[in-house]
Amino acid sequence: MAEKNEFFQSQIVKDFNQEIERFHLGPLWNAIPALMHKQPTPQAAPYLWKWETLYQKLMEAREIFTPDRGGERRAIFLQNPGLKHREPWGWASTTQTLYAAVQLILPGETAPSHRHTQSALRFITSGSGAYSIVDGERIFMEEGDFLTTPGGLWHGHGHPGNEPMIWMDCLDIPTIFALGGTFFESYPEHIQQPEKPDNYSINRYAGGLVRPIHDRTPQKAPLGSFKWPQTLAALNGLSRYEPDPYDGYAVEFINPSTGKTACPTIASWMQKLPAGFRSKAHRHTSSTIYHVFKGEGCTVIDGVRFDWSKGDFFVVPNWAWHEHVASSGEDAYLFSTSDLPIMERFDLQREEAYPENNGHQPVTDQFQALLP
Ligand code: 1HN
Repeated sequence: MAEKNEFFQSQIVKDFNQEIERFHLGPLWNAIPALMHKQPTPQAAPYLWKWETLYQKLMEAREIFTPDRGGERRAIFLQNPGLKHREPWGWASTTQTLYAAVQLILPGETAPSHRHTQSALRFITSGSGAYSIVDGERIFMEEGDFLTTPGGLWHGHGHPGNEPMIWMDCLDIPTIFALGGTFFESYPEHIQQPEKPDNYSINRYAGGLVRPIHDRTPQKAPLGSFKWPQTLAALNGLSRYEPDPYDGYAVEFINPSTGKTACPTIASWMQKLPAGFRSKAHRHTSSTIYHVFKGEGCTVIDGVRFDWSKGDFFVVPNWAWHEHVASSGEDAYLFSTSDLPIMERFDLQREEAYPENNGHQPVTDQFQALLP
């Protein structure tokens, strides 16, 4: 072994490595350890953004940017500090595969229609009265609703209501960027006009419970929005039974015409951690972005405790040990998005239970979140 290391440090090898570099060639004998890890080495850091910070920055952005003036959405994205190596905006990536943002729209504003190859989804964190117009259908949004806009569909937003609205956007931007599949197109007019009745898909699909008899062929987004009262009813039904040891009570949003994830490349879940619930730790190759919809608690990620409360966002990178705890006072509800469908399609999804200490990690540190 010593001999081998000595050989790779020798002048003749060093000279040769340098010589081929001029021709844009690389020495595999040096690169193998960096390329081939025994197991995933996440580039994304475990991280948490406090709602106070996000809210304050959106309020400052409100004074500076208007979609009508700049022609763009008033969205601020969550840049993972571990993924900043493409300056100045990094990879616009919250995890290695996904992008998340918070977006503010004010009464009277519109965000222009456009379409892109990236898939998008929205989770409504506060307010009501605005709509997304997706593929000609105006979908009105309320707190706790989940909306899906798979790649290729025209979409814009408008706000005829009377209170500010904030939602979470999640897109597969880093994945599509890495794959070289980015296409973007503005709608020929400012915003698409309705071509269907308002909330058409919600009404026709009973929120995803059934499908109309002539809609039997798989469709991209037969149902544009999943309403909060139905999601809550589903969680209440699950809550009559034993919780999952890792996720408490969790449901996944699905496309009612295929039974697959509502967004082809992004899995989205709503999960309830009953007051006082403590999960066991596990890890998996898919990475997750969480939004705290209600309640408070903490998540231990690779031994570091991340305290969270309503409105916060946090990231569990791929292959990171994690376990959740809900505070004793009230049930906690976490909305989350993950790249599980991407990992499954590449046959990369793996999961492991934390093997020691009855499934709990020793807590060695506490994350200090940045406040405004
Ligand atoms: C987009 O279309 C929206 O439709 C939000 O609201 C964020 C980030 C990058 C590219 C497209 C939206 C986006 C986006």
